[in-house]
Amino acid sequence: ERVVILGVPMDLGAGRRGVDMGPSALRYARLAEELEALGLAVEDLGDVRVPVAETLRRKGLRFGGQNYLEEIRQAALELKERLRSLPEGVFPIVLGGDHSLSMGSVSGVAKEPLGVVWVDAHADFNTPETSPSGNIHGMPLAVLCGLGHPRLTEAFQAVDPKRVVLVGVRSLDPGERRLLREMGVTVYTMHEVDRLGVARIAEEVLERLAGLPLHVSLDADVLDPALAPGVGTPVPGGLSYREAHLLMEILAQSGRVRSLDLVEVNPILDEKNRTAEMMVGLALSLLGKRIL
Ligand code: DIR
Ligand code: MN
Ligand code: MN
Ligand code: MN
Repeated sequence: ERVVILGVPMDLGAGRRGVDMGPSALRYARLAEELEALGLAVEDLGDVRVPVAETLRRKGLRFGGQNYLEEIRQAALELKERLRSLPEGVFPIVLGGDHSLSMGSVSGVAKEPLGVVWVDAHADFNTPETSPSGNIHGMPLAVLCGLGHPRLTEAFQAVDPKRVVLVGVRSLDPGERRLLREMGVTVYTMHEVDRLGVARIAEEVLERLAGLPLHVSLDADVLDPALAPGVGTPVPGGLSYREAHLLMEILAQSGRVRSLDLVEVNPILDEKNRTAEMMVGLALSLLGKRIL
C-alpha cells in the first residue's frame, strides 16, 4: 500500500499559537520511517502553503476568532485540491495544524460517499452564531455538514451528518449540543466510552457506517492530557493509551479506512515530543500495526 504525507502548518484557526509546528513535530517523531518499517511505501509531499500569522498584521488582522477566515479558506482549498489530484488507492495522512484544515482534507477525499470518524474531546460543531470563542478550529465539522459561514460551506460542504460519528467528546458548547441533535450526528461521549468500552463503540461505528469508505480525523486533545499535554485546549478525562490504540486497531481491521488527519499537536506546550509520539503510534495502529 502507498501512503502520502501532506503537512498543513497552520495555527490561524486556533486560540493559541504553536500548532503550526505540529507537522514538524510529527515528522521528527519518525512517522514516515515507522510506516516504512510496517512495509508501506511512503512519500512525503511536504507542506501546503499557509501564511505566517505575523505577516497578516499588515492587513490589520489580529490573532484569534474569525479574523483569518479567508486565509484559512485558501489553505484548506489548496489542501482539498492536492488531495483530489492524488491517484486512486493512495492513503493520505494529513499533518496539522489546527483542526480547521479538516474542511480541506475531508472535502478532498470525499469524491464518493464517505463515513467520517471524528475523534476529539470537542465536537467542532460551532457556527459563527453559536461559537463563544469565534475560533474556526471549533467549526470544521459543522461546515463539512453544511452549517456555518457561507464562504466556508460553499467550498467545503461534503458529508451527510448521518454518516458522521464523534468519539471521545467531553466538552460541548450549548449551541453545539442543539445542532448535533438537530443534524442527527452520532456522538459517543466519554460517558459512553466508560460505560460501553471502546471495543463495543468501534463495532457500532463500523455498523452505523456500514459499506462506506472511512476517513478518520484524530485530534490530539481526545487523549487524556496526562498522555498528550501538547495541545491548545486540554480537557481532563480523555482516552487512555490502550483505549485510543484499540479504537485504531479495530477500525484498521475493517479494512475500510482510506485517509487520516493527525491534528492539534502543539510542540510548544508539550513535554519533550510526547504528544507527537503518541499520535504517530496511533497512526501506525490505524495502518495495520499489530502487537502479535
Ligand atoms: C470550543 C473549543 N468548543 C470552541 N474547541 C476546540 O472554541 O469552539 N476544538 N478546542 O478543538
Ligand atoms: Mn478538533
Ligand atoms: Mn479538540
Ligand atoms: Mn482543539
